[in-house]
Amino acid sequence: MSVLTIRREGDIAIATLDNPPVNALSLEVRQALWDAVEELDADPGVRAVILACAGRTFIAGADVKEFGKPPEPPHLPDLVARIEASETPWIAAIHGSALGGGLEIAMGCRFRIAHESAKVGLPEVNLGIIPGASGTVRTPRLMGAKAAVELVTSGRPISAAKAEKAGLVDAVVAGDLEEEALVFARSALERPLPPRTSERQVEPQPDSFWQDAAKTASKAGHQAPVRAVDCLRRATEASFDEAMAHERETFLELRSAPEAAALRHVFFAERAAPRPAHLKGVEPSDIASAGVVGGGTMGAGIATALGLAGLPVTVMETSDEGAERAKTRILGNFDGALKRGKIDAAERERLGDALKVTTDVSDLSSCDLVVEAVFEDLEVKRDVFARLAAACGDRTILATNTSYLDPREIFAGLEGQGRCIGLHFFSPAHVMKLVEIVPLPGTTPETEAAAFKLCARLGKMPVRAGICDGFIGNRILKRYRAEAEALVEQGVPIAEVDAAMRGFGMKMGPFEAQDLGGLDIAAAQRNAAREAGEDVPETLGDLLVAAGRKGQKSRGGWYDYAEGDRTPQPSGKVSELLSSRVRGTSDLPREDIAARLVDAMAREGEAILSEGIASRSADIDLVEIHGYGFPRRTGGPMHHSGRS
Ligand code: T1G
Repeated sequence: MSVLTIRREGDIAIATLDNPPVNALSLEVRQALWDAVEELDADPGVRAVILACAGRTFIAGADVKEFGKPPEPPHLPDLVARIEASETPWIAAIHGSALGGGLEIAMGCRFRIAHESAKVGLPEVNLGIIPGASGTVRTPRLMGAKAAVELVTSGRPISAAKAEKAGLVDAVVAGDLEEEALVFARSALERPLPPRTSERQVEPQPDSFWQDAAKTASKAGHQAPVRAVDCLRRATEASFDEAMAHERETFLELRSAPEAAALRHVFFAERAAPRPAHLKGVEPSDIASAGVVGGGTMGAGIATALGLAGLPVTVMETSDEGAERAKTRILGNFDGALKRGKIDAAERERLGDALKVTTDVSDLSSCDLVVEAVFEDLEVKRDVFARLAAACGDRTILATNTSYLDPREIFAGLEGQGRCIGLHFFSPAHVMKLVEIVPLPGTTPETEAAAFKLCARLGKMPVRAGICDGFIGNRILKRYRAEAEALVEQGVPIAEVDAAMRGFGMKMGPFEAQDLGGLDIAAAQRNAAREAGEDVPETLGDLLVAAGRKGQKSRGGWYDYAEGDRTPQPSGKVSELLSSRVRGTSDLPREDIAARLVDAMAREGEAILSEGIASRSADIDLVEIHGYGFPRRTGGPMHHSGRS
């Protein structure tokens, strides 16, 4: 069956593209569109062509799967130009999303009409590239330089209404898109045709405008947005053809660069992780209400995330004062969401009214899911679940948010193991995207599927993890920190290690990050392991904690901190404390420091993979990117070190 069918409504042709799942512009689609333009141009009975799409969306862009291969004709820029050059006006009828090459095709059409629910955008920068088929050249001609810079450099799609206001689409319609497109076409044919997009004038901008745009674009931390600004500037200052040539050259250069390969890897990883193959066809247990036990920072964050996703939430604490404190924290988080424009005032009010706090476990009895987020102590957690199991029905999913304890021990002896699972959120839980889903040996597929479905509802990135000390993320973190300490022992200054990792693209280096989070929690875990008879060597961090240096909260950790100042200052005291362990000095270049740390993470990742703790190396990359601030443009530690 062809990917393009053409039917007639009088003198108007409707060309419908059908290339599931998202009508991507594969070679076959480009060829079919080219042939259609030729055929319809040659047909004197056709006065206008409506380009529509079957399925969930208009064209979502170039086919990302073809990106590793050499481009084959008809090339997309030529196809867009061919549609535009057609004597018969083409009308793009957009539903779902017109993204990347999809929007470029639409901009080649003489008119664009969109369903009110549609979105349009140029997400190429998210893939480490720029629009490659006139996106940077035609957008400023339709919506002006300012709006075009925002659209192209952010990669964020805009609503149909916003696109209409900006001049990017000509009409927004409700109801049946094809019928509306026919009405639009008939009325458009009664008036003189507007100029083709390439024939439109664009107003040049002053130098300062472009400098500001480049500065803002550079904040993304990778080169594509900055290069896009350069192309947009060219589009407003040079001829159309010159600007097109410059865009194409930039596009091809970026497309074959390692950054684009890394971002493509992340793109596919992010689409695969939420849908593990072993859960295909499994009907998830329903989650329509939730409870959280423990209203500290973590529990409050989880409750906030559940609330923002529209689930009624009840939070349980041990005392009335604790419950009130939890409520204040969660309401504060909702206020933050309001301030950042994530919710409106009415929604904020509704969330505040819907939030329940309690000290009575029976108030959780009717919840479909209860997440435990209490102190990391096995007995405390076991007690919580014993009480929950007694209070809740046997269909309530019981989840632990433990970071380091073994979920099998937490749930040991409990009736109904099938509904028990680990859901490891990252702090702050209403902000961080990662959730490690940790099934137990007895967890049913329905429970596991429910956890994945819940993550989709919360807008989280779920990654399945097996049971081991620290699961995927914290196990790698431990290895990373150990390697960072090994470098210090070798004589590399603490500040050099941090600077090296910042230079690599992390927001913070390993030592300053520990100072922010506190050194004492990990030290306490090591002590507990030692008390349990494990052979845990003394770390440099242990030496600091023993000297009362717990991080920023004690105004000293790996660094010193002046009163009221979070700027890390290298510490003579720390040098003294660690002097017996530091052997000599080292002037290892920063690139080598970063390479050694990333390699240590990737080697731990390899062990995790070989033990089956992670199902795919790409999952490990997602954990690092979404849970630990590993730079996305590198593709994650596994991809970066050639292990995926
Ligand atoms: N190419 C190939 N496959 C794609 C694809 C694409 N562009 N977009 C999505 N898929 C697959 C995806 O892997 C998944 O596959 C399925 O479609 C459903 O996706 C020259 C350079 C359109 C909003 O970046 O934003 O145009 O797992 O789970 O939530 O300038 O997909 O089912 O096998 O995300 O309904 C620019 C990216 C390309 C669009 C739909 N375009 N896609 O969301 O489904 S560059 C993009 C999306 C470009 C030109 C250039 C979303 C969506 P599978 P999904 P969804």
